[in-house]
Amino acid sequence: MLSFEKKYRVRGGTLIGGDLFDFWVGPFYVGFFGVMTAFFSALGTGLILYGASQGPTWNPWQISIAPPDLKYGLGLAPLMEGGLWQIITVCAIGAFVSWALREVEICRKLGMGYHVPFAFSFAILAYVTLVVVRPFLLGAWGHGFPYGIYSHLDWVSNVGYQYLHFHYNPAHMIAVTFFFTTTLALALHGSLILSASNPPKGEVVKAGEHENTFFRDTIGYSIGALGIHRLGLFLALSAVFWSAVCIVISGPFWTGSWTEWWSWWLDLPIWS
Ligand code: 07D
Ligand code: 07D
Ligand code: U10
Repeated sequence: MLSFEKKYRVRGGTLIGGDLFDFWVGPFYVGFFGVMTAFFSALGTGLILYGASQGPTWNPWQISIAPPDLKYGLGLAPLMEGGLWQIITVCAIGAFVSWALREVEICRKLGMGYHVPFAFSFAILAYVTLVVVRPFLLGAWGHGFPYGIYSHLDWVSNVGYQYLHFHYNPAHMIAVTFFFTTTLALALHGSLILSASNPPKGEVVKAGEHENTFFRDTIGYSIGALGIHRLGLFLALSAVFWSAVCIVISGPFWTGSWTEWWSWWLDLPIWS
């Protein structure tokens, strides 16, 4: 890889800073946004470690940096009462966005489409929905989730039960269905490619015609080589998009239980 990488390690394509930081360290492209990523992740990780040093435990599973109390609303909180969480959130967003922009610069250098940073931006959107958009709409940073391996699970469970039965959230249903469909699509695609292009010793490698024929024989239709990748990207991005929708409507747009939401069905005039 190092021999052909040389050919593609070209100058230019940067969004900011021109030639400054336009170099590689080992396999990694640096760039202005690489430096920004390193800066924000070092600062954010450092602050988490500082928070841990002030807390009750060094157990990595139990370390948790909590958001501010609801009483601080949308204001700044004292460092040890959620202020740390607020700065870490800024660092996290700074690091994720810089990472996406570094991907954009690499795409530009290589003359490729921006599909990968576009896809990553959906993950960033989901995170920002959880810690910025929804807390903002609810009027307090305290609605963000705590930064800890187990504590963030507690948050998901508590918020879920706050709406009685989160499975009844229609956008959650759509998101879950897209997640499941994504794994189905990847399993079909991964297994199909291996079955055709990685045959046992002595057998000939098969390609597109066999792949298409397999699915035409099985289900009467083949989506094709480019099509399955478009579908996969669509499914995965939809899963994350509907996740962001399902959490942003919980609270800001629906405050009751999600089971109750379905009473619109019973209330349809056709039943009376
Ligand atoms: C495999 C790519 C590699 C990434 C990894 C994650 C850290 C955090 C730092 C303790 C697929 C690296 C982890 C850097 C450690 C500190 C300070 C990606 C792969 C290996 N979660 N979540 C996990 C995050 C939320 C939920 C695991 C992040 C929401 C449930 C890991 C975020 C909700 C379960 C983790 C985030 C939620 C998990 C494995 C951000 C709804 C599990 C993740 C930034 C989305 C599972 C103990 C994985 C688990 C799990 C990280 C947000 C729900 C610790 C970074 C608030 C129900 N989450 N999560 O493989 O085992 O992702 O938890 O938004 O069951 Mg989570
Ligand atoms: C937010 C991660 C962003 C990550 C980024 C990158 C690093 C770097 C470095 C490795 C969105 C981070 C990178 C840190 C790492 C190195 C080097 C991804 C994010 C930017 N649910 N539920 C979802 C299911 C229940 C509840 C989504 C299933 C219960 C709440 C998904 C079930 C109750 C919330 C989902 C189930 C409940 C969710 C999560 C089953 C609890 C959310 C995926 C089978 C009692 C969350 C936006 C996601 C959401 C969410 C699935 C059950 C509550 C659709 C399959 C009934 C409160 N649930 N859930 O969003 O929508 O990924 O978040 O029972 O907030 Mg749910
Ligand atoms: C796909 C594909 C395909 C392929 C593929 C793939 C999709 C058909 C042709 C790719 C798929 C795979 C390889 C499969 C496996 C992948 C996954 C399961 C996804 C999950 C991935 C991981 C878990 C790996 C995550 C690893 C990461 C993110 C690398 C970590 C890197 C760093 C910490 C360095 C980041 C570099 C930066 C920020 C640039 C600038 C910085 C440096 C070079 C470092 C130098 C430092 C400084 C300048 C300053 C100092 C900075 C510090 C101290 C801060 C660092 C902070 C930290 C907290 C570490 O479809 O085709 O095949 O292959």
